[in-house]
Amino acid sequence: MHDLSVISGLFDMRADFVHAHPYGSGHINDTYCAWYDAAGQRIRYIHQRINHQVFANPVALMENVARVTSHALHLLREQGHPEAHRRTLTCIPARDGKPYAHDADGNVWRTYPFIERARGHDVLESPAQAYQAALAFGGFQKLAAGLPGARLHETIANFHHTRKRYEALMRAVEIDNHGRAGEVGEEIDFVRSREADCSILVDQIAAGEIPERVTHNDTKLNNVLLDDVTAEGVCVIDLDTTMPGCALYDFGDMVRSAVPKLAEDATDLESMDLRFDMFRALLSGFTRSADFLNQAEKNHLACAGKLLTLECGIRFLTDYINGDVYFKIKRPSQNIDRCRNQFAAVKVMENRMSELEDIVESCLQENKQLS
Ligand code: ADP
Ligand code: GN1
Ligand code: MG
Repeated sequence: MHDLSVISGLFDMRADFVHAHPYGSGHINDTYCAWYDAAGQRIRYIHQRINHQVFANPVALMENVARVTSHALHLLREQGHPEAHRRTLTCIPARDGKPYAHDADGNVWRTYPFIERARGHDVLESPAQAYQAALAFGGFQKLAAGLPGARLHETIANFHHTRKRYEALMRAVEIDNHGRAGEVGEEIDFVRSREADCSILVDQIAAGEIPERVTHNDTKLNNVLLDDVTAEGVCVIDLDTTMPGCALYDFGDMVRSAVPKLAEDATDLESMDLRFDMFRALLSGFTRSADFLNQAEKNHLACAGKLLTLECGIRFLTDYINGDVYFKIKRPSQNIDRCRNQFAAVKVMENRMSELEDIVESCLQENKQLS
């Protein structure tokens, strides 16, 4: 636990710090919700310590975030949106005007206004929520496509290069510095037998079939805040990996987090199944706002979820073998539980791929008729 009253002092808060507590269920950063007194009114902010083990250059990362959020605010204001400050993250400046601040221990912190009357969901309850979440993430891609200026920094190199994730796993198995590889032989074999899948998207990108776009790259469903009353996707958050990528990374990761019946680390894997109504809703929301997809992208909508779920499982497995150094865990076996869960979802997606393909086909047909 950090001393948040000290962190508060690094920013131009214009309100009095009252207290703070750890917040949310993100796996990477240290997130705190902090209450302030603003002339007698209680308001809250998010203070976040950027995990610099994961993000080697937090300052470059914040340059990306500041550019993307300023662009979003500019567009919302241009449209005269009545809730501009609720529809995008905005950086509260540090005392020196920068969108981040260093603490005495060398950590980099940022502060956002708390988006009220909305929340992120670890598990979605209804297709209406899935539709709204996907509409918001697709809209985010559309907004990012118009971002002026230079290419964004790659905050994590080769983040969704699944082939390189495969190779990183094989290196971890080779080194086996925690002596864990022996107990996860079945999972390692699961990945080995799917080696070819790891190159599908990267090969399409290298061949120029699938274009590079500015994408969010971490579209799990708790990274979009849905309105408490209307379920509308009000704000896309967690912009740390917003950088050059591919549209299918965002669609695939949404499918990974919303379509399997079980939460990401659930262990009752015999009941793993797919929620086809969620898949249909995601597809419909995403293709409505991300209305720029080319044919190669459309052709891979059905399998993107499987590929991103496989990749995420590989990353959990690698981290487990490496001794849990990347993803936060609350219990010793959590990363291997997450891995097994992802692989169970991959298996069901493989078995039911033709049904996913049929849904894609009918949704794309419907879109054509509507346009
Ligand atoms: P991580 O990279 O660790 O996942 P996030 O940026 O996703 O960190 O933040 C963690 C959680 O904090 C989110 O899932 C969300 O619940 C909450 N959160 C983050 N920013 C805000 C905000 N501006 N307003 C309200 N809640 C937020
Ligand atoms: C991490 O930051 P968070 O918790 O939203 C991870 C994603 C994974 C996800 C799995 C920067 O997301 O790539 O898909 O966990 N983020 C980073 O739950 O590695
Ligand atoms: Mg997050």
